[in-house]
Amino acid sequence: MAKLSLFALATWVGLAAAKDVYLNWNLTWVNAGPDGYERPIIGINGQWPCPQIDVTVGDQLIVDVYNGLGNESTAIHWHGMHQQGSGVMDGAVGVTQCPLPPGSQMQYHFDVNEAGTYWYHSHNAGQFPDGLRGVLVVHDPNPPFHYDEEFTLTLSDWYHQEMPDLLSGPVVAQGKEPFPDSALINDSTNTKIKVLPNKTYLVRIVCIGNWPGHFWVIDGHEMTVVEVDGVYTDPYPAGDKFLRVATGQRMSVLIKTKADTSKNFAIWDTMDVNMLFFFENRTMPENYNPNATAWLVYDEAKPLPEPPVFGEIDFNEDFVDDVTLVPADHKPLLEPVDHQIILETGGALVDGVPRFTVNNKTYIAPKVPSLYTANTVGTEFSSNPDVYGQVNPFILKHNEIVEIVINNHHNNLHPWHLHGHQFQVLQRTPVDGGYYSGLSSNVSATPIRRDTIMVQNHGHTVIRFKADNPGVWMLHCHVEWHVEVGLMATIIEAPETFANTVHAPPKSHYDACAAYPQPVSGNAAGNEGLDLTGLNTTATVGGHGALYTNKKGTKDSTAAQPSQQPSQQPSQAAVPKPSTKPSAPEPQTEAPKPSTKPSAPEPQTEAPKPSTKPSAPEPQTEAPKPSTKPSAPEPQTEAPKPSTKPSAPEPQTEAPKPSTKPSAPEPQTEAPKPSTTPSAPEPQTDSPNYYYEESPTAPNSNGEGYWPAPHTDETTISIDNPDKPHDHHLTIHEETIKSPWANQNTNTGYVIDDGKIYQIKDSDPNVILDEFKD
Ligand SMILES: [Cu+2]
Repeated sequence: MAKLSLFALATWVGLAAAKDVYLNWNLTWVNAGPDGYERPIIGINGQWPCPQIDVTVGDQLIVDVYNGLGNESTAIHWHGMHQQGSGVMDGAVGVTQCPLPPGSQMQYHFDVNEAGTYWYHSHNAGQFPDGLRGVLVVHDPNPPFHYDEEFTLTLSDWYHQEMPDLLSGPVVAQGKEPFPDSALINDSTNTKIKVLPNKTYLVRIVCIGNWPGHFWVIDGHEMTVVEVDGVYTDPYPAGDKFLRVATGQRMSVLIKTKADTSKNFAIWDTMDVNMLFFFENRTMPENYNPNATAWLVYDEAKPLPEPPVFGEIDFNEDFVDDVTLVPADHKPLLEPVDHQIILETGGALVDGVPRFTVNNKTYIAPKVPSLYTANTVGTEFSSNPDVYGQVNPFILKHNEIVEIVINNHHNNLHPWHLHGHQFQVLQRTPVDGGYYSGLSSNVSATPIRRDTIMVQNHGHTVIRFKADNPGVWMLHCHVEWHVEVGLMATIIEAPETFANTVHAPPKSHYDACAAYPQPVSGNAAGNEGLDLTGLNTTATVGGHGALYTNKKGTKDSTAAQPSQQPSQQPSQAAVPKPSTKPSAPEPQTEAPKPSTKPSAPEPQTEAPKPSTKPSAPEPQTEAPKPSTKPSAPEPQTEAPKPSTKPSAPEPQTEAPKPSTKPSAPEPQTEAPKPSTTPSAPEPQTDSPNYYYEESPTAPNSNGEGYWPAPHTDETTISIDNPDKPHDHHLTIHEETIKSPWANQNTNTGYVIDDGKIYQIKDSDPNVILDEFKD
């Protein structure tokens, strides 16, 4: 069979340079102590820090995410990705999807069309500071500058308590942010970056933290800025000024290593103590250490020096102002402005609790994710902000030039992030710089673009972009403490075009909603038209983070139980993923892929980042203690998966979508073994398994799909040939419709065979299946 199929495959294999990068993630709790204090942390496939993803511009990234946390829901946002046409993959809970409940699986797939430095993180209920964040590097075969090697530095604040405890705790209840316990570089306080002499290094700095901005110094090395937030800049030597990044921001610098290897150098990072303490008139605790140190290691036998010491630093004078950077493409200022939006932002008591507001309204999550509302409420309503509920909605017309002014009435800094775009930054005041009263005369003719901008206290910033990416995009402060108390707005961009511009969600996204259940159509309240009966508009403070709530949508004490354990007894927190697998039905996709597993990691291996690696290991070695917690599995049993469960076996009986997918039916006939899946969880070696993911079934008796045009888009078929154990594992992943709803359908996908990924185009999965069955 192998000979035949490989020949046959050759005809399907696309020769394009762009490739599919497939990752298979199981999110679980692991124990780690990045600063010496061990606690449960959210890891991926048993590892923490979370892996760096390396792809090349033009690739398609496909990530199957299984929520093995047991006690929390989740969702992954791909920070900085434009998601052109694929806004349903943006990963923002309440905006583009429902939360993914424990024991469920969801797929993200999207084309990666922007080179540069990005990251991914949970975008669900203040979850990412519990560890679920990592770097996403999009490599560029032709960058506009030369470098020999590269490495990544992540900067973050770190907390010993888990976010649900902190969000429901006394500090947040008083309208304050809990103080971080430490600062981390590459999720460690002991990072060493091995470097070679006489080389030019590209250093990618990513602020993956929760609250304060950071600034850092690579002692003894000139830093030249070449990228911010995925936008190349004209080279900007920092000279004697400091550089800084706010939460969510990235900055890449070039450094030249020394010829002399006799000395190592400190990399010094500090959290912005003005943000942490002084701007809010809070006292820095005694012995508080806002700093972290890492090292550039030329010679491991040589000592690791102390970091440099600085005198008084003037936050207005001593930093490179990122607004003065120039994009390397010199794209001109967007004008004239068609639509100006002014946001007055600040803190306020709402319904008696401390919240943040945008134009006097605090964000309160809708019942129906806003993107789903935009698509299903009907074109007569989709441009009416009222149907979106209290999400601070702003409706944009297609291709208009939009200017947004953010006036910051709060006495602290806020890093504002816009999904789906890089915006031009026209002006940004210093601290206490005053509110918007028109543009100054010195706006750049080629303003810097980025996706996150720090807005300073009692000051303002002005940004512009073209509304050329239809979708529903969050515009929010990136501090999770502030997100959770409402400092967010929602940009609803060209909703009238969605039928032709935005992909519909795949089935796994509907399954997540069904598990709660949460409605997937209608206005913010799940009703028709302007009837918002039942919509919650009462603000609460803090909340319970991402703790899994039962299907009635109320916090269930039994469901919440498991979380109590992690937070109280860290040593018990690690969830044994092996045991979670068997009981969960969806893992099908991951179960039979031992051979594909090896193939998934390569993205990392393809990217030569040896120097970043050394720093990572320590946490991992102490991370997984799965054996300590046999108590974890129950969550699955209590997690209501009605929708995902049926999806494996039922398709045969109830899948009437031959129309959308003529190729689909066949697998069913030969797929009588879904039944083996639930019962035989680790059958990789001998029993044949076929898995088949169906398109969404109709939500109503009329046979109409959730989305105006039903979307068949994930088909994963895995075969394990019993006659040749260990000989062949095959996964066909086929996307029948990758383009907008009903139009311009294309047929692409990939075959994973023996750990190799073959791209397929315009193929029939059943033909492929037949080949491999022979
Ligand atoms: Cu903020």
